[in-house]
Amino acid sequence: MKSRHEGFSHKVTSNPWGLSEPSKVVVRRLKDMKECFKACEEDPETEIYRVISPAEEEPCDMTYALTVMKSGKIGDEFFMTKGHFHKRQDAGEVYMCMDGEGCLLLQDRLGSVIRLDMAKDDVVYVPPAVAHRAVNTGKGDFVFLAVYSPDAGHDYESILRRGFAKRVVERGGSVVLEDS
Ligand code: S6P
Ligand code: ZN
Repeated sequence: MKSRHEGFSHKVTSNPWGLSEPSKVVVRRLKDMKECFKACEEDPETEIYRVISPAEEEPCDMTYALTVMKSGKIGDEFFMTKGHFHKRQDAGEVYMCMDGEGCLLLQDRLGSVIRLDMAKDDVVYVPPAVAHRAVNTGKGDFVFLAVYSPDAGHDYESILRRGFAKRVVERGGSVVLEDS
């Protein structure tokens, strides 16, 4: 890995989806996010998603991470990320969908939620000060690259405490956004 002053680059690989080395992988399993799903009967070891990012230890002003989310449901809820606010109130980010189909839930501090659908090649701007959660509503992997400032920080606690006001579920074969 070059120093941040020289820039750095990775290839996004498919089959399997990932980032070329040097990169690091964080796997999130059901047991890591039980409080997110209403039902929890499935195997706690079930992988929901993984986040692959540059193995860069030096501080940078911008970075990226690839999220690879499996297709599936826990009860009637589609696989999703934990979701977070950024600690820095002025830090937004950009998501680029590389494969699959899904949506982003954006919830502001007052609890209003909007749903933005995402499919391959869509680029989405996530504004600052909204909690964001990605949901895989498709039949295959949902893969997206997030570009953000690493010092934005992840605040998981605030949104866990309050919870997302809406959840994405399957009803009669359709994808539905319903009140939590
Ligand atoms: C980082 C960006 C993504 C998420 C990733 C996992 O700001 O939004 O890289 O970290 O999709 O989601 P979560 O909610 O578990 O961090
Ligand atoms: Zn984020």
